[in-house]
Amino acid sequence: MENTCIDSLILKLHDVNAVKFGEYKLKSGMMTPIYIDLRVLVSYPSLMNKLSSLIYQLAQAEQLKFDSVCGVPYTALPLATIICSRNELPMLIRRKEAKDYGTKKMVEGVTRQGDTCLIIEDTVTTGSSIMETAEVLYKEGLKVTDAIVLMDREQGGVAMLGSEGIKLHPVISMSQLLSVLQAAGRISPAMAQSVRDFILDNNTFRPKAGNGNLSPLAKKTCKEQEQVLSYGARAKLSDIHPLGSKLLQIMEEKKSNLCVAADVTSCTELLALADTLGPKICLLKTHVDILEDFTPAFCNALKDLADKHNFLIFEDRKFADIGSTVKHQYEGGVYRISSWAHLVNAHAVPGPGVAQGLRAAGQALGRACLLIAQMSSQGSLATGEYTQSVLKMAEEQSDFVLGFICGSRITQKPQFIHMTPGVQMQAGGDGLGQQYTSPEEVIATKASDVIIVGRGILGASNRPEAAEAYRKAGWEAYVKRLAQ
Ligand code: 5BU
Repeated sequence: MENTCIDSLILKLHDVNAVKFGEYKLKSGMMTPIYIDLRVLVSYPSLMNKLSSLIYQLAQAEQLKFDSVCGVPYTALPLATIICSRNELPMLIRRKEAKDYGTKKMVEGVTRQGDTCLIIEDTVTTGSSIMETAEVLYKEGLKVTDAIVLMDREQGGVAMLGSEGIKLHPVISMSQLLSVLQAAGRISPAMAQSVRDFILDNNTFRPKAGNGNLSPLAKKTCKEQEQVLSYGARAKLSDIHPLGSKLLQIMEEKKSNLCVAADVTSCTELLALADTLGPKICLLKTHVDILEDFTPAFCNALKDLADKHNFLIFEDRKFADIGSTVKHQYEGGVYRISSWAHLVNAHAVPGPGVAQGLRAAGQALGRACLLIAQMSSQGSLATGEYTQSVLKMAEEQSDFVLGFICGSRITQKPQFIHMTPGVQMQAGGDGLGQQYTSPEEVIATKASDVIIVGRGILGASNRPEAAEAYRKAGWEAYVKRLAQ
C-alpha cells in the first residue's frame, strides 16, 4: 500500500473532523486527548470509497482467506457494504438487537457452519467491539481468524484480540497518524507527545485471569509494564486517596503488608487478637455480622486498639445493592459501619451507584472503599471483562475507591492499592471453594500490595508467631519485587 496515499487520507480525515484533539470521553469512560469519530465518513462518499479500497487492499496484501465479510455495526457497516459490493463478496450483517418477531436472528445473510468471516471495524481501542461481533458469529458456527481496522489506537486491541485467536490488521496506526499530522504542521510536537504519553499510559490489555481466577500477571509482564514504586513513595503521590496514603505510610513504617482476617465470633477474642497482633499488621479485616455478642462499645474498643497499634480497620461487608440501600446499610442499622471502619468493600454488580451510595455516607468521614475485582474462590464469575469493568469503575470514582480485592495486580496505576485474600504458606484449599496462594507468589509474582490472611494465622497454635511469619514473608516478597 502506498504510504503517500495513506498520508493524504490521514490529512483528509483531519480536514473532515474525523480526528480531533482536546479532552474527550471514550465509550469506556476514559478521558482521551484525541478523539477519532469515523461516523462522519458517510457524509464524504469519495473519502469513504478510498478508505474502503485501502481496507480491501490490505486484505489482499495479507492474503487473508475468508468466505464472508461482516462490518461491526454501525460505523463499519457502510465500509463493509462498499467492499462487498465492489468486489462481489458475500456479506453478513450483525444485528445489535435481536428482532422481537420472526426469526430472532442475530446475523442476517447466509451462514454456513465452518465458514470463515472477516470482520471490518472502523476504530479499535480495547478490541472489545470486534470481540462482541466475533462472539455473535461464533454462535452461528462461523470462524473468525482475522479482522481489519481502519484506525488502531494502539491501546492493547491487537494483543487482546491476539490472545483470543484473532489477528488484527490495522490500516492506519496511531503512531502513523500522529507523525503525519505533526509533519504537516496540523498539531504541535507537544500535542503529539501528549497523545503518545496517553497511549503508553493507557494500554488496556491485561492477560486473562485463568484457573481459579487468580492467575498471575506473568513476572515479565509485571516488570515490563510496572514502574515499581515503594509503598512510601506511593503514599506521597499527588492523586492518591488520603486514606490510601495513610495505609501505605503505615505499611512502610511498620514494614508490614499483612492484613489479618479476624474471623472470630466473639468480641473479646477479636479485641484480644487486635491487641496482640496489632504491632504486626497494617490492616485488620472484620466480618462484624459473625460476632455473636456485638455491642456498639466493641467498635469503640476496636478503634482505640487501631490507634494504639497504628493499623486501619476494614469491614469486609461486600455491599452489593443500589446506592440508596447501601448508604443505609453502611451508616445505619445495628452496626453503623461507617462510624468505625476506615475501609469497606463492594461488588461492582449494581453499577457505579453502589460506590456513589457509599461515598454519600462515607466521604465526609474520610472513609474509602475497595471494589471486588476478582475473588479467591473457585469458579468465581469475577474474571476477564468483568474485572476490566471494575477497573474502569474505580478509575471513574477514584475520589472514593482506593483499590481492589483481586488475585493479581489489575492496573499499573500506583495510586490503587491491591489486596489479595486466599493466602496461606501452603497451597491448597479449605474444601469449601477457598483457594490458597503463598505470600511470596501474591506479592512478588502477582504484584499485589497486601496479603489478607485468616486461618493461616488463626489456626496456628501460636498466633503472634504465625502473624510474624506472614508479616516477614509478605515484606520479603515486597523487597524482592522492588529489587527485580
Ligand atoms: P482465610 O481464612 O485466610 O481463608 O480467610 C480469608 C478471608 O478473606 C475471609 O474473611 C473471607 O471472607 C475473605 N475473602 C476471601 O477469602 N476471598 C475473597 O475473594 C474475598 C474475601 Br472478596
